[in-house]
Amino acid sequence: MNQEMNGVEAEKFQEKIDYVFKVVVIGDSAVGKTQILSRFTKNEFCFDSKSTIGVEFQTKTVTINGKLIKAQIWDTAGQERYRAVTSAYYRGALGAMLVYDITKRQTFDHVARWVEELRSHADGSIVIMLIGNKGDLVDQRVVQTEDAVEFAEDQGLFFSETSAFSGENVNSAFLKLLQEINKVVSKKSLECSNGIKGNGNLDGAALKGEKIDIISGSDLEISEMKKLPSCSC
Ligand SMILES: Nc1nc2c(ncn2[C@@H]2O[C@H](COP(=O)(O)OP(=O)(O)OP(=O)(O)O)[C@@H](O)[C@H]2O)c(=O)[nH]1
Ligand SMILES: [Mg+2]
Repeated sequence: MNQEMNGVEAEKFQEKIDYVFKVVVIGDSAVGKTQILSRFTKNEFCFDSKSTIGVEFQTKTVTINGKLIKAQIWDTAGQERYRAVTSAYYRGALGAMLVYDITKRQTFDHVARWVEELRSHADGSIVIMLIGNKGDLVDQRVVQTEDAVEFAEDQGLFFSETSAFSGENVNSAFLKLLQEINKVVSKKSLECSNGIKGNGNLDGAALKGEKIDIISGSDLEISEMKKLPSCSC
Protein backbone atom coordinates (compact mmCIF):
# COMPACT_ATOMS: atom_id res chain seq x y z
CA MET A 1 0.00 0.00 0.00
CA ASN A 2 2.84 2.39 0.92
CA GLN A 3 4.52 1.89 -2.44
CA GLU A 4 1.54 3.36 -4.28
CA MET A 5 1.67 6.68 -2.38
CA ASN A 6 3.65 9.78 -3.17
CA GLY A 7 5.77 11.40 -0.46
CA VAL A 8 3.08 13.78 0.84
CA GLU A 9 0.41 11.09 0.99
CA ALA A 10 2.79 8.72 2.72
CA GLU A 11 3.55 11.39 5.31
CA LYS A 12 -0.16 11.97 6.01
CA PHE A 13 -0.64 8.20 6.30
CA GLN A 14 2.25 7.95 8.78
CA GLU A 15 0.65 10.62 10.96
CA LYS A 16 -2.54 8.61 11.21
CA ILE A 17 -0.86 5.48 12.58
CA ASP A 18 -2.22 4.87 16.07
CA TYR A 19 0.31 2.32 17.27
CA VAL A 20 3.54 0.66 16.22
CA PHE A 21 3.69 -2.91 17.49
CA LYS A 22 7.08 -4.57 17.55
CA VAL A 23 6.91 -8.32 16.94
CA VAL A 24 9.88 -10.71 16.94
CA VAL A 25 10.10 -13.95 14.99
CA ILE A 26 12.16 -16.70 16.63
CA GLY A 27 12.82 -20.41 16.28
CA ASP A 28 15.48 -22.81 14.98
CA SER A 29 17.27 -22.26 11.69
CA ALA A 30 15.45 -23.26 8.48
CA VAL A 31 11.98 -23.56 10.04
CA GLY A 32 10.75 -20.82 7.66
CA LYS A 33 10.82 -17.65 9.78
CA THR A 34 11.98 -15.41 6.95
CA GLN A 35 9.55 -16.94 4.49
CA ILE A 36 6.55 -16.57 6.80
CA LEU A 37 7.42 -12.92 7.19
CA SER A 38 7.89 -12.50 3.47
CA ARG A 39 4.50 -14.14 2.82
CA PHE A 40 2.76 -11.87 5.32
CA THR A 41 4.32 -8.56 4.27
CA LYS A 42 4.82 -9.06 0.51
CA ASN A 43 2.87 -12.21 -0.35
CA GLU A 44 6.10 -13.71 -1.65
CA PHE A 45 7.77 -17.08 -1.14
CA CYS A 46 11.20 -18.26 -2.13
CA PHE A 47 12.36 -21.91 -2.13
CA ASP A 48 16.12 -21.33 -1.90
CA SER A 49 16.13 -18.58 0.72
CA LYS A 50 19.48 -18.04 2.45
CA SER A 51 19.97 -18.20 6.21
CA THR A 52 19.39 -14.85 7.87
CA ILE A 53 22.49 -13.14 9.23
CA GLY A 54 22.08 -10.57 12.02
CA VAL A 55 18.71 -8.82 12.21
CA GLU A 56 16.28 -7.74 9.51
CA PHE A 57 12.82 -6.27 9.71
CA GLN A 58 9.75 -5.63 7.63
CA THR A 59 6.58 -3.67 8.31
CA LYS A 60 2.93 -4.03 7.44
CA THR A 61 0.09 -1.71 8.38
CA VAL A 62 -3.27 -3.22 9.30
CA THR A 63 -6.52 -1.96 10.78
CA ILE A 64 -7.67 -3.51 14.05
CA ASN A 65 -10.83 -2.29 15.81
CA GLY A 66 -10.70 0.93 13.77
CA LYS A 67 -7.09 1.62 14.77
CA LEU A 68 -4.29 1.86 12.23
CA ILE A 69 -1.52 -0.38 13.47
CA LYS A 70 1.91 -0.69 12.00
CA ALA A 71 3.44 -4.08 12.71
CA GLN A 72 7.20 -3.87 12.73
CA ILE A 73 8.35 -7.45 12.53
CA TRP A 74 11.93 -8.38 13.35
CA ASP A 75 13.56 -11.48 11.99
CA THR A 76 16.86 -12.93 13.13
CA ALA A 77 18.98 -15.99 12.53
CA GLY A 78 18.02 -19.28 14.14
CA GLN A 79 21.73 -20.15 14.17
CA GLU A 80 23.45 -18.86 17.29
CA ARG A 81 26.58 -17.71 15.47
CA TYR A 82 24.57 -15.42 13.17
CA ARG A 83 22.36 -13.92 15.87
CA ALA A 84 22.50 -10.31 17.01
CA VAL A 85 22.60 -9.11 20.64
CA THR A 86 19.67 -10.89 22.26
CA SER A 87 18.56 -8.17 24.67
CA ALA A 88 18.36 -5.53 21.90
CA TYR A 89 16.32 -7.89 19.74
CA TYR A 90 13.68 -8.43 22.43
CA ARG A 91 13.61 -4.87 23.80
CA GLY A 92 10.17 -3.30 23.35
CA ALA A 93 8.70 -6.43 21.71
CA LEU A 94 4.97 -6.79 22.34
CA GLY A 95 4.54 -10.04 20.46
CA ALA A 96 6.50 -13.07 19.32
CA MET A 97 6.04 -15.68 16.62
CA LEU A 98 7.79 -18.83 17.81
CA VAL A 99 8.21 -21.06 14.78
CA TYR A 100 9.03 -24.77 14.42
CA ASP A 101 8.97 -27.07 11.39
CA ILE A 102 6.28 -29.80 11.53
CA THR A 103 8.65 -32.09 9.55
CA LYS A 104 11.60 -31.74 11.99
CA ARG A 105 11.03 -33.06 15.50
CA GLN A 106 14.14 -31.37 16.89
CA THR A 107 12.79 -27.92 16.03
CA PHE A 108 9.70 -28.66 18.15
CA ASP A 109 11.81 -30.12 20.97
CA HIS A 110 13.71 -26.82 21.10
CA VAL A 111 10.56 -24.71 21.46
CA ALA A 112 10.73 -24.90 25.29
CA ARG A 113 14.20 -23.33 25.15
CA TRP A 114 12.92 -20.50 22.97
CA VAL A 115 10.09 -19.88 25.45
CA GLU A 116 12.68 -19.69 28.23
CA GLU A 117 14.72 -17.18 26.25
CA LEU A 118 11.58 -15.08 25.72
CA ARG A 119 10.62 -15.23 29.38
CA SER A 120 14.09 -14.11 30.47
CA HIS A 121 14.60 -11.30 27.92
CA ALA A 122 11.19 -10.01 26.87
CA ASP A 123 8.52 -8.11 28.78
CA GLY A 124 6.27 -10.32 30.94
CA SER A 125 3.16 -9.24 29.02
CA ILE A 126 4.52 -10.29 25.60
CA VAL A 127 1.95 -12.22 23.52
CA ILE A 128 3.39 -15.44 22.09
CA MET A 129 2.06 -17.37 19.11
CA LEU A 130 3.47 -20.86 18.52
CA ILE A 131 3.63 -21.66 14.81
CA GLY A 132 4.01 -25.12 13.23
CA ASN A 133 5.20 -24.22 9.73
CA LYS A 134 5.55 -26.19 6.46
CA GLY A 135 1.98 -27.48 6.77
CA ASP A 136 2.03 -28.18 3.01
CA LEU A 137 4.48 -31.08 3.57
CA VAL A 138 1.74 -33.38 4.88
CA ASP A 139 3.57 -36.63 4.02
CA GLN A 140 6.64 -35.58 6.01
CA ARG A 141 4.85 -34.51 9.18
CA VAL A 142 6.49 -35.81 12.37
CA VAL A 143 5.09 -33.34 14.93
CA GLN A 144 1.44 -34.03 15.65
CA THR A 145 -0.93 -31.09 16.04
CA GLU A 146 -2.23 -32.41 19.39
CA ASP A 147 1.28 -32.36 20.91
CA ALA A 148 1.72 -28.73 19.93
CA VAL A 149 -1.76 -27.77 21.16
CA GLU A 150 -1.02 -29.40 24.52
CA PHE A 151 2.32 -27.58 24.83
CA ALA A 152 0.75 -24.26 23.84
CA GLU A 153 -2.09 -24.65 26.37
CA ASP A 154 0.36 -25.61 29.08
CA GLN A 155 2.55 -22.55 28.42
CA GLY A 156 -0.29 -20.08 27.72
CA LEU A 157 0.62 -19.57 24.07
CA PHE A 158 -1.61 -19.10 21.04
CA PHE A 159 -1.10 -21.70 18.32
CA SER A 160 -1.48 -22.09 14.59
CA GLU A 161 -0.14 -24.31 11.81
CA THR A 162 0.92 -22.44 8.70
CA SER A 163 2.49 -22.86 5.29
CA ALA A 164 4.65 -20.02 4.04
CA PHE A 165 4.69 -21.92 0.73
CA SER A 166 0.90 -21.99 0.16
CA GLY A 167 0.20 -19.01 2.43
CA GLU A 168 -2.28 -21.02 4.48
CA ASN A 169 -3.03 -19.42 7.87
CA VAL A 170 -0.12 -16.97 7.63
CA ASN A 171 -2.26 -13.82 7.56
CA SER A 172 -4.70 -15.10 10.14
CA ALA A 173 -1.88 -16.05 12.54
CA PHE A 174 -0.27 -12.60 12.32
CA LEU A 175 -3.65 -10.86 12.62
CA LYS A 176 -4.57 -12.93 15.67
CA LEU A 177 -1.25 -12.01 17.31
CA LEU A 178 -1.75 -8.30 16.53
CA GLN A 179 -5.33 -8.41 17.85
CA GLU A 180 -4.16 -9.98 21.10
CA ILE A 181 -1.39 -7.38 21.43
CA ASN A 182 -4.00 -4.68 20.83
CA LYS A 183 -6.08 -6.08 23.70
CA VAL A 184 -3.07 -5.95 26.04
CA VAL A 185 -2.16 -2.42 24.95
CA SER A 186 -5.76 -1.16 25.24
CA LYS A 187 -6.03 -2.65 28.72
CA LYS A 188 -2.77 -0.99 29.82
CA SER A 189 -3.91 2.27 28.28
CA LEU A 190 -7.24 2.09 30.12
CA GLU A 191 -5.51 1.32 33.40
CA CYS A 192 -3.23 4.31 32.91
CA SER A 193 -6.08 6.66 32.05
CA ASN A 194 -7.98 5.45 35.12
CA GLY A 195 -4.94 6.18 37.24
CA ILE A 196 -4.51 2.52 38.08
CA LYS A 197 -1.18 0.81 37.61
CA GLY A 198 -0.91 -2.80 36.43
CA ASN A 199 -0.66 -3.84 40.10
CA GLY A 200 -4.00 -2.20 40.93
CA ASN A 201 -2.44 0.77 42.79
CA LEU A 202 -3.31 4.36 42.02
CA ASP A 203 -0.73 6.08 39.87
CA GLY A 204 0.06 9.69 40.75
CA ALA A 205 1.31 10.65 37.29
CA ALA A 206 -1.89 9.45 35.61
CA LEU A 207 -4.07 11.23 38.16
CA LYS A 208 -2.35 14.48 37.22
CA GLY A 209 -3.58 13.89 33.68
CA GLU A 210 -0.20 13.26 32.09
CA LYS A 211 -0.33 11.50 28.74
CA ILE A 212 1.46 8.18 28.80
CA ASP A 213 2.82 6.80 25.53
CA ILE A 214 2.71 3.07 25.72
CA ILE A 215 4.88 2.53 22.69
CA SER A 216 7.09 5.39 21.79
CA GLY A 217 9.27 5.56 18.70
CA SER A 218 12.39 5.59 20.85
CA ASP A 219 11.71 1.97 21.81
CA LEU A 220 12.46 0.99 18.26
CA GLU A 221 16.17 0.79 17.66
CA ILE A 222 16.07 1.35 13.95
CA SER A 223 19.77 2.15 13.81
CA GLU A 224 20.55 -1.44 14.71
CA MET A 225 18.46 -2.89 11.92
CA LYS A 226 18.69 -3.19 8.21
CA LYS A 227 15.71 -3.42 5.90
CA LEU A 228 15.13 -6.60 3.98
CA PRO A 229 15.77 -6.44 0.27
CA SER A 230 12.66 -6.99 -1.84
CA CYS A 231 13.45 -10.71 -2.00
CA SER A 232 15.55 -12.40 0.63
CA CYS A 233 16.71 -15.21 -1.66
N1 LIG B 1 7.67 -26.61 1.74
C1 LIG B 1 7.88 -25.53 2.47
N2 LIG B 1 9.12 -25.00 2.55
C2 LIG B 1 9.29 -23.90 3.33
C3 LIG B 1 8.22 -23.27 4.02
N3 LIG B 1 8.70 -22.21 4.68
C4 LIG B 1 10.02 -22.14 4.42
N4 LIG B 1 10.37 -23.17 3.60
C5 LIG B 1 11.72 -23.46 3.10
O1 LIG B 1 12.55 -23.75 4.22
C6 LIG B 1 13.85 -23.22 4.01
C7 LIG B 1 14.23 -22.29 5.16
O2 LIG B 1 13.37 -21.14 5.16
P1 LIG B 1 13.81 -19.77 5.85
O3 LIG B 1 12.61 -18.90 5.87
O4 LIG B 1 15.02 -19.23 5.23
O5 LIG B 1 14.17 -20.29 7.32
P2 LIG B 1 14.60 -19.43 8.60
O6 LIG B 1 13.83 -19.98 9.74
O7 LIG B 1 14.45 -17.99 8.32
O8 LIG B 1 16.14 -19.83 8.76
P3 LIG B 1 17.34 -18.95 9.43
O9 LIG B 1 17.34 -17.62 8.80
O10 LIG B 1 18.59 -19.75 9.15
O11 LIG B 1 17.09 -18.90 10.91
C8 LIG B 1 13.84 -22.53 2.64
O12 LIG B 1 14.31 -23.43 1.69
C9 LIG B 1 12.36 -22.24 2.41
O13 LIG B 1 12.02 -22.19 1.06
C10 LIG B 1 6.91 -23.87 3.89
O14 LIG B 1 5.90 -23.41 4.46
N5 LIG B 1 6.81 -24.98 3.11
MG1 LIG C 1 15.78 -16.46 8.16
